[in-house]
Amino acid sequence: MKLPDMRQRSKKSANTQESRKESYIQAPLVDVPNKISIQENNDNRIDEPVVEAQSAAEDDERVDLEAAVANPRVVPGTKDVLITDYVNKLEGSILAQKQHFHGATNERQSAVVAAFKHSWAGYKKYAWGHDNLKPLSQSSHDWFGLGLTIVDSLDTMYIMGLEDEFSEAREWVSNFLTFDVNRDINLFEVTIRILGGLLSAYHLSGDKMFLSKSLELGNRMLPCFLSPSGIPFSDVNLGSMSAHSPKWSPDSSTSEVTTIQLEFRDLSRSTNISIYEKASHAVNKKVHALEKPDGLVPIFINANTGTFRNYATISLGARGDSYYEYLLKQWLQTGRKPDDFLIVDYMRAIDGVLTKLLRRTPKEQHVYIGELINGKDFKPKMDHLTCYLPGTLLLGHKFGMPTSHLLLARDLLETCYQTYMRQPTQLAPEISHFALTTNEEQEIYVKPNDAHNLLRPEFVESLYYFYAITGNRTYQDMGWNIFQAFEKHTKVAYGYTSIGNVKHIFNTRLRDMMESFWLGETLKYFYLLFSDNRKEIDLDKWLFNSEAHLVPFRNH
Ligand code: DMJ
Repeated sequence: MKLPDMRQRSKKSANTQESRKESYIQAPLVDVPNKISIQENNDNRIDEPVVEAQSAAEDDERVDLEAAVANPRVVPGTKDVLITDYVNKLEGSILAQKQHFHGATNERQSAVVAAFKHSWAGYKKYAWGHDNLKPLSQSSHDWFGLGLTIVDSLDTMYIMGLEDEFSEAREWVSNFLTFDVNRDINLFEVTIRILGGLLSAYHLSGDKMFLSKSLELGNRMLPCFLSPSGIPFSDVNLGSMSAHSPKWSPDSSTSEVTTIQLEFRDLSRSTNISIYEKASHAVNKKVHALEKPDGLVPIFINANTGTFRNYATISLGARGDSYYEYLLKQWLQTGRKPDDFLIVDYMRAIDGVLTKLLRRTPKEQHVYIGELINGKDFKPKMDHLTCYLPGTLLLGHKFGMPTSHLLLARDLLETCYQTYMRQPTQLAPEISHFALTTNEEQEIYVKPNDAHNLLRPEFVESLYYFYAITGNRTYQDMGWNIFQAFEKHTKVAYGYTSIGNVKHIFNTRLRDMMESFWLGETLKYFYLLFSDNRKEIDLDKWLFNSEAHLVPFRNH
């Protein structure tokens, strides 16, 4: 596969743009099979079991869930088998194999490691054991009270070969990470960051302590699934083990309830305890059964009724994004079965993106993904969050998705790059807006309230996939430009900070917050992007979850 040099493509001739447009139209849209053969051991197969059988199974699952939440320190389905005893007795092929990494091998990777160490030093000095570092005020912030930055950083340190830092973090997790915290946490955030971080640390290091911690956390999050519909409540108190909708709304976010399955399935398959996979896969089934015009989902769903909110926005940005990501990644995780409803839903959804959400700016023909406000009114705005999509599309294409996905991936990657390069800071804003008519002065512009940059990873993530899959080093150069912009505008004495304004190099408005995903995701993807070995992580064996934590492919 040969991709063009993106740096030279900002103002291509109308001819080229026309032929690109053509290629979308000519590319085959998804061919959804009418009759699909059933394979054994495929719980995601399209021809669902009959409804009565399903509800009987649901009743049983609910009883199991209720029993499981009675004591989070014991193994579900047992009265008194302690998690640590159970995990210590696990043996054989189910166990993780220790992985080996050699550390930085070139200057760019060394610069990323230095950025990581600088961030870590500030966090250690002023925020150790707290969720986030506030690097300007030299203080800390707690969101969940779970030492978020430590857990989110574990596998990054492991991959970078930072053995001492990994060991001190491991000791903190072993001795001080406790989930008996009387505080509401968000199911999605804690799943992708903490559960994902612990599982990834387990898979890379082979250290069973991380698996025991994962199991207790998994148990404490199970109350979320005891909603009337099985669509999980968004929030749970890990101490009292009671779950509920967010305080501000009766609804959960669609992307949140559909971005927990990789981790819960991995927990089940790493332990042979099926309850986590069952509860989270039930959510897949429910969402699959709902009507989704053009395969696209409204961004809110009600945990009591199990239905989408009427007239909710459709977006591949906030609250919608990773629904699409996890359709593909779950299919990859479970052995790429052809009759899996998850991949059929993914292909339908990308067709829906192509036909309903994709637009080009009128003069320069930048491709972007807009939103449907109230589910119908097109709005030409794209969150930076959507810049994960080029990477995910390319990953899908590597595993057989159609050419239309590849073409969209390439064009969208370029637009995302422009959202960085057009700013004086060369850092992207949180949200970009696009011209609809030729009368508008700028083709890509930023509104004052959207001009912040939170050190987010999505575009670097996509660059990583493009480099890892194609081997084209152009993507490394693009990433290096952005890394240098982060160095210049977000590095402070005791870490790196979010900024309030990417539009002015002398007025960036430092925000005093170092998000955990800076260490967990952004720096990890930079490090892997700059690797001399593009297969440092083998994408035929490993998946990155939505927070860049690694889970292995599972065929059983
Ligand atoms: C991360 O927590 C994850 O990447 C999530 O999927 C989206 N938001 C942040 C990073 O931007």
